[in-house]
Order: sequence, then C-alpha cells, then structure tokens
Amino acid sequence: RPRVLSGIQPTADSFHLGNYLGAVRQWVTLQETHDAFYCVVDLHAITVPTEPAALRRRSRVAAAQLFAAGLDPERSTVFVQSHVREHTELAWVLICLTGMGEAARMTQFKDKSAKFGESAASVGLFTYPILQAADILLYQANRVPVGADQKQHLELTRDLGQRFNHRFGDTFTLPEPHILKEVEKITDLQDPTAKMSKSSSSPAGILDVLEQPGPLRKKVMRAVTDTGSEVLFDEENKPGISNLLRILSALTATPIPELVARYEGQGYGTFKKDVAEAVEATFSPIRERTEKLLSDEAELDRMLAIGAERAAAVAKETMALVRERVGFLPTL
Ligand code: AQP
Repeated sequence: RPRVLSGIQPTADSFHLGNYLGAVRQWVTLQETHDAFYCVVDLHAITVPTEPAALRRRSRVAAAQLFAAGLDPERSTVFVQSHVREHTELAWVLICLTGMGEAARMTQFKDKSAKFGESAASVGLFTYPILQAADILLYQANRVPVGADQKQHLELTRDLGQRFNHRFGDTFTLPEPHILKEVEKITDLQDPTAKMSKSSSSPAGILDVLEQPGPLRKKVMRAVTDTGSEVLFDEENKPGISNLLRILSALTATPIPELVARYEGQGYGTFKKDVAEAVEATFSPIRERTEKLLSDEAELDRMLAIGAERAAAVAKETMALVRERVGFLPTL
C-alpha cells in the first residue's frame, strides 16, 4: 500500500471548515487505500508564542477531533509529533542542507511573521517548512493531503529529499501533494478572498467544527456576499457566494451547476439557510464524538501512545539510515 502522511497544528480550540474540507476529510478517505500516518504537529505550534496549558488542551482536542471525524485507530497511525524525537533530529540534518535564500522564499513565513514584525518572529517560524519536510520524509510518504497553502512547502520537501538523495545516496521517497481543487482554499466568511484561518480569521469569518448550531447558523446567514441576488459561481465578482457554493457542493456531494440551477430565482436567504444546515449536519456528530472522547483523557492518551509507538518504529528505521549516510558514528 502506498503511504500517506499529513499533520495539523493544535493552534486553536477547534479545527475549522477549511481544515476539515481541505485536509481532514481526505485523510479519512485515504485511510481506506493507504498506509496512513497523521500527526498533531505540536512542534510546529510552538513556532509562535504558545501558553503551555493551552497547548496541552489543544493537542488533546485536535487528536479527539481527528478520531471523531472518522480516523480509525486500527487503520490510521494517529500520533503527536513531539512524541517521536526523530522529527527534530531529521529537521536539523535538513536545515543544514537548506540555503538561507531558499528558506527566505517561503511565503507562509512572510505572511505569519508580518503579524510580529519580521525581526521579532522566531527562528523556529523561519525553519517551520524544513521541520515539515522532515515530518514527511521521515515516513517515506508517497502522498500528502493538504490545502493549497501548503503547495510551496511540499515543493521544498521534494527539493530537500532530492538533494539528500543526490548527495548521500538514495534514501527518501519523494512525496506528491494530494490537493482537491474544489476545496483547496475555503475562504473567510467575512473576507471571502482570504483563506479561512485558525489564527488570522476573525471569529465571524470562521466556522469551527466544535461550535454550537446556533452561532454556526448566524455566521453563515451573515456571511459577506454582494449586492446582487443570483446564486452564481463567479470567483471574481461573487467571491462570497462562490465560497458558499463550494462549501455546499462539498458537504452534500452535489455538483455546483446543479446547485446553481436549484437556487435560480430564490435569492440568497434560502441558499444560505441550506448551507447552514449542511454545515450543522456535518459538524454536530463530530462535535458530539469529540466531547465523548475528551471525557476520558486517559483513554485518549493511551490511543496516542499506541500511535506514537507505531510511528516511532518507522521513524527510527529512516533515521538509522540517515545517520549512517551522513557519516555520524554509530552508537555502541
Ligand atoms: N482555508 C482553508 N482551505 C483549505 N484547506 C485549508 N487548510 C487550512 N486552511 C484551509 C489545510 O488544513 C491543514 C491543516 O492546517 P494547519 O493546522 O497546518 O495550519 P494552516 O495551514 O496554517 O491553517 P490555519 O487554519 O491558517 O492555521 P494556523 O492559523 O494555525 O496557521 C493543512 O493541510 C492546510 O492546508
């Protein structure tokens, strides 16, 4: 079976619709056909200032949400990144293979550091994509299901893997991104040209998986649209309506042209109500299962320990090869 790996940051108290449609839903599908590894990337989360109690809580919430969304611990290896020490070890080796200019081209660093001012941003935030390359290469992943914002990081991963292979001998599998065009960028409900984001969307622009039905409905009903009244897919002139069409299409498995025909002459109100219902219908069972999983922390931690053990077995094998290839002396 080909191998798949992906990760999600525990940087908020819930995932949002963009994370779900752009990434997590694919993870669930891919576990049927792939040897699947999915991690809660807490090492990535600390690249920006993070409060320890919040990190602990969010890491458990993230893991619970992944199981609640449909990841089966029998079929998928679900683990917490910091439990497998090889991630940081391989990251160091790859950092030493990365050019300063190459790292400086990463647009996510530019976007995220803009918030602090570039000189106040941590070196960790700068090297974030290299740690991500280590996450992927460590597992010899063939495919990486992500949203469009991760395309550039995936290219860097391939470049670094290739560079290592060229310099030290064939070691790493070069991964392909797995990006679904239809849901690669779910946008902010209040700013429909910007990506919906855990850290940069305002609460009104973001639909959290763990949110209660009432607030969810309100946010959809208040989503920014345009002065027209026709439900049409037109990214340029109707980015808000186009985003809602993409969401409804993905959640109900209905092609966009069919939705456009269905809402012809009906105005935005009915359409938005149906979007809100589809979101609620998807999120409610996930929210309920997440709450149940979180009510037994010991069991959740046990599930994550099993995941870490399975992940570490693969990671150790790759790292042994890397150490030998790089020229580190064996430990006796
Ligand atoms: N709006 C989005 N549309 C489609 N996919 C998205 N993803 C994120 N936002 C959207 C995908 O979700 C996965 C996990 O994301 P992450 O936790 O690594 O963080 P991110 O990409 O940086 O997303 P956020 O929400 O903006 O989080 P913060 O604010 O913590 O950085 C990834 O596969 C991503 O592509």
